[in-house]
Amino acid sequence: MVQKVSLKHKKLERWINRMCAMCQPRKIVIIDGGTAQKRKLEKEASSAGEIIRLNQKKLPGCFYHRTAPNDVARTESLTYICTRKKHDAGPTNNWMSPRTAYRKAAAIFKNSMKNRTMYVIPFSMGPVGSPFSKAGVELTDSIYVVLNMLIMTKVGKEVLEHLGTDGEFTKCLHGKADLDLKKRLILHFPEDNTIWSVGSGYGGNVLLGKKCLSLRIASFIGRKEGWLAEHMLILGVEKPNGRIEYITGAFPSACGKTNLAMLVPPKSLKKKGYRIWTVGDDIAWMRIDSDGALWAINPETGFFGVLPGTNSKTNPNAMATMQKNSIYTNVLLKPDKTVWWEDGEGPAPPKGTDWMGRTWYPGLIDDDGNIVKGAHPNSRFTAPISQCPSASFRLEHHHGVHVSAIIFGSRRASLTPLVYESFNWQHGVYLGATMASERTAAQYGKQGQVRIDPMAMLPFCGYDMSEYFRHWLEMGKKMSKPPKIFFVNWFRKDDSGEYLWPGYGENLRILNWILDRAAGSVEALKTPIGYIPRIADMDMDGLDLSTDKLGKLFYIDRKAWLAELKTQKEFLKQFKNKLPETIKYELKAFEERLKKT
Ligand code: OXD
Ligand code: MN
Repeated sequence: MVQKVSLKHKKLERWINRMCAMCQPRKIVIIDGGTAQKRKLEKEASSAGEIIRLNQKKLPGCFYHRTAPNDVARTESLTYICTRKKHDAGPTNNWMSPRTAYRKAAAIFKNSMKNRTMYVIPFSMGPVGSPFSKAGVELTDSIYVVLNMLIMTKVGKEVLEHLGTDGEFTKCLHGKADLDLKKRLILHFPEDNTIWSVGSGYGGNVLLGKKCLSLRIASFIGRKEGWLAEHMLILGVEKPNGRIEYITGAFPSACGKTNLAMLVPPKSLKKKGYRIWTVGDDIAWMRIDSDGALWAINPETGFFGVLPGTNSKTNPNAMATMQKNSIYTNVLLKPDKTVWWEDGEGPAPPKGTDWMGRTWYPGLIDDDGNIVKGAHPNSRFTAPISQCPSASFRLEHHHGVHVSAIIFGSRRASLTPLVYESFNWQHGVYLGATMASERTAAQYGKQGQVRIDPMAMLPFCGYDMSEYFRHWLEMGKKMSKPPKIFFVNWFRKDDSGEYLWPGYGENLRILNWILDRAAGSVEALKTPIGYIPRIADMDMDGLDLSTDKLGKLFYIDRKAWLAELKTQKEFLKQFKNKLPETIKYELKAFEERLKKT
């Protein structure tokens, strides 16, 4: 006999009971957000082997988890937007009709929780009760999901209280089922405000408040309600005069978004009084306020960051953040119950247990003669933002932060200068719509291959992307004080393959110029692609960079840009006559500027 819940919110009660009738859990537990229940769950999951308690002296409150070997990343090919009409999902999304999707997934969910507990997680993306926020309820049979959601979102009683008897919420259902790739589906029903995810235990597929709600569903809602749900970091730059200005930035995976969000100023700038405040590293919800400007909140309360490559040089703030109350997924487990990953802190231990649970030692070679990694390239940490040394005191602010500038960024070994500024909002939207990045080893596909990923939202836009461009253009018209839009590329190389720009903390010099431009306090040079800095306006104090390198960083190769234009046109063709005229106009205008000598 399946247990039933009784709640004052009758719609919520009926939905939970319906999902229970389908999944048949042995027990239902409502997550209250309190410490006592969390401790109990940690104990239970440790006893069951779902998580491993790490060395509590060295990593207090930290746990370790391994996902199934076939379940280590978001599965874009199994991720669907299920609108009634196919064209509403657009040409860049996988589509399934809601009827087929519910039927297929229901067959997998059926009886899948037979000997399991169903956890009910009421959560809020954004401060509870803020007009910016959205509530959700996730049902899941995974304690790992519960423990991650407790870090990533605001969970518990206060959310239920806030929902009252009839508050709107996103219905999120997750089940591990058999963790079988052939029976995995990540389904979004934006018209029903519903998400169903089955057959996976990996973060991006199962922490349904994150990519699924805060990007795919929220972008759909944002278009209807007139705001933007973006794959963007949010950071504040404190100037020596104490004034803090905020920037949001979209970068595809593997472009150092988390590092940038937690940037540590180089010594010379720190001495002058510069400081960075982290508001978010992955998602920004942005609205136009009564002042005619754009304001942003980070709907999350935690980081779910990639570990390989993270160390106290590349990201000291992330390292400090994850020393307690954090979850490590798919890294190497050391004999003293601490953790290690490639390009992390210190040398590899002489021995450990790898992310698949096998004995590992440095230099281990597989049957094909390849080096075996101790940690999966997409291994992750989940940690509370509040533990980040650079965490902003504005995190809880109901109205978020005022956005002075928006950055689009990508990884390009050539072509794209270190930084340039769009001529205006609509030109900025065109830059975002055509941004292209090189794939890295951490992504599927051929390394070095360029993929166009508009606003870094290609895998996350919950509706037709041509409508998404139109929505961005409309947003610009509605603002009396829109933020300025910039493009950055930290990854340009010289002919010998060396990076031209040192990156990391030094990127603050570029943010600084961006804010100076946003404030209108410096002039710039007009080029066919946009405005580029006058070198004298960039604070290069303490950085020894040759004029030759600076020249190369800002070199504009018209021929290469004309070739790029072809790739952009090819990409935009798929939107057919739905592509906004303004984007077509910007393409044409760009081509003309490039052809003019
Ligand atoms: C992420 C991603 O995990 O963008 O944040 O892939
Ligand atoms: Mn992301």
